[in-house]
Amino acid sequence: MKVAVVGATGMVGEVMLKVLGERNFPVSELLLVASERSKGKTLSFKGKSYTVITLQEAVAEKPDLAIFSAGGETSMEWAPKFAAVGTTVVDNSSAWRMDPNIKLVVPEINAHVLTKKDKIIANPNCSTIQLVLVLAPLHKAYTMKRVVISTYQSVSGTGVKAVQQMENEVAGRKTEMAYPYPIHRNALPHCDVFMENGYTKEEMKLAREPKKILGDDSFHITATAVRIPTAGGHSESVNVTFEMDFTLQEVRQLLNETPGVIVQDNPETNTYPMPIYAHDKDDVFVGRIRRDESLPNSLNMWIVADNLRKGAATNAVQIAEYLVQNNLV
Ligand code: A2P
Ligand code: 11C
Repeated sequence: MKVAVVGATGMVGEVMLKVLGERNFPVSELLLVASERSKGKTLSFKGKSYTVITLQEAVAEKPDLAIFSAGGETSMEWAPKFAAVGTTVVDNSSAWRMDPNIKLVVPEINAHVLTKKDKIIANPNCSTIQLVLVLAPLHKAYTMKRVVISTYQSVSGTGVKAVQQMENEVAGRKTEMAYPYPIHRNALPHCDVFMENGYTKEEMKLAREPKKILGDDSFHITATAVRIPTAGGHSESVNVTFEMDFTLQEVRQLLNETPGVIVQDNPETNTYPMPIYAHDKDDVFVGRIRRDESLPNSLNMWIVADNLRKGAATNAVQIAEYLVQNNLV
């Protein structure tokens, strides 16, 4: 595979290279792509040095596969240009996710929708991926009626500038601001931009993307997204009401059997998922599984994952692996 990584110098790009290497993705030729600012920089992959090139140069190389993580505007403009030269694009931005002609994929759930004709494939938002991976088997078993999510999202989801803001604030240094307020010792009910309906874009991604991935819009879903001063790993408090009743034992068993999900749930030993332990892992961790005693057929859970891994790079590489394994690229 001739593979281009677009946004290779960014936070997700760096993890993307790590994951491609770890999983031994079949790379015969690698193109590392970033903005004009980074042209000529060197990055390494599997101990070999590569020079960063521009988008224009990369398109001319007609790679088989391009994994994009360079922001929505870059994807909107450049993904079609790669597709036009025959490249299959796996795009990690929000640009194409809700386009009715573009598939939105979490491989464990809906990779089967992919065909050879899909030249641009969307990778869902990080907080969506960890959520749907846990919801999918429960929806299948008990049919969801309503989901309420509150997120606790790490600064790494915003990018390098936000990580630097937090580090500078912790060290008491003067800082450039990625957020409108300090993040150290704070919690901002504000992830991504505000929209006309008073929700943030992140909250609307959480409300819309799960329906598309699960191929079902019969359930209600609402979210509040909050940025907290953690370095890596998003956490979510999730409340679900189902049509059918369940037992907690059955729920734990179903989740235990779900590929990519690990149950960490034992109040007696203070066992529950936390971002510091999810860091650098590809799995989604779920715990604090308990009945919502205020309503019939209702459940509370706490879901944590590394937002740069399963939330971004790992999921994108898994899509690429599925394409290769099924001869779709
Ligand atoms: P660059 O490092 O040259 O700015 P992050 O989200 O961590 O800030 O990373 C964003 C990634 O997207 C970086 O690799 C960045 O490259 C890349 N990028 C941003 N804007 C463009 C653009 N207009 N064209 C190509 N790559 C871009
Ligand atoms: C965050 N979810 O943590 C975002 C980061 O739509 O892909 C990724 C933004 C996106 O703020």
